[in-house]
Amino acid sequence: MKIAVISDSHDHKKNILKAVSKINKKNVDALIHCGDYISAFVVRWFDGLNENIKERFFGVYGNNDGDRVFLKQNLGQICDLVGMELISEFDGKKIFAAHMPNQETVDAIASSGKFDIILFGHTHALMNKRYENGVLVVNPGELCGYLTGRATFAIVDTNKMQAEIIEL
Ligand SMILES: [Mn+2]
Repeated sequence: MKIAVISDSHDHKKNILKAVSKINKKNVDALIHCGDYISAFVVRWFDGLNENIKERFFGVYGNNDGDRVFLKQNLGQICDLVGMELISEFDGKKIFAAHMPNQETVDAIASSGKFDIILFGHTHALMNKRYENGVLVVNPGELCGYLTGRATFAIVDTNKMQAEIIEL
C-alpha cells in the first residue's frame, strides 16, 4: 500500500495543487497530512484528489491551525481530521502521526516496538530514516517550501517499508 504524506502546506495554493496532481498520478491509496494547513478554505485545493484517496485522507492538527472549528467543518468534508494524533493501522502496519513530537519523543515511540511507521512535521525539515529495529520514521518536509526553499512530500510504501521523497 502506498500512503502519501504531506505536512506544513501553510496555505500554499500552487504547491498544494501541484502535490494533488502528482499524488493522483502515483497510484496512492491513502493520504496523511501531518498538520499546518492554516485556513479552512484549503479544502477547495485538496478537493481535486482522486475519490479513492479522499476516502482515506486523514489529518492531524498543527500548532498553526488556529481555527479548528472551521477547518473541521470545511476540510473535514474530505479529510478525517482525527485530532492531535493519528493512531491507526494501514495494511497491517501500525502508524503513529502527530504534528510536533520532539525528537526524543519520536525516538522513544520508535523504540517502544508498538508502531511500525512514525510520521511527523513541524520542523519543515526532511527525515527519512529506518531505525535499527525496523521502524520507519518520516518527516515529509514542508509542502510550502517557505523555510527551506524545497517543497516536498513523501510516499510511504508499507510493503517495502520505505519512503520516497517527492520534490515539487
Ligand atoms: Mn509549520
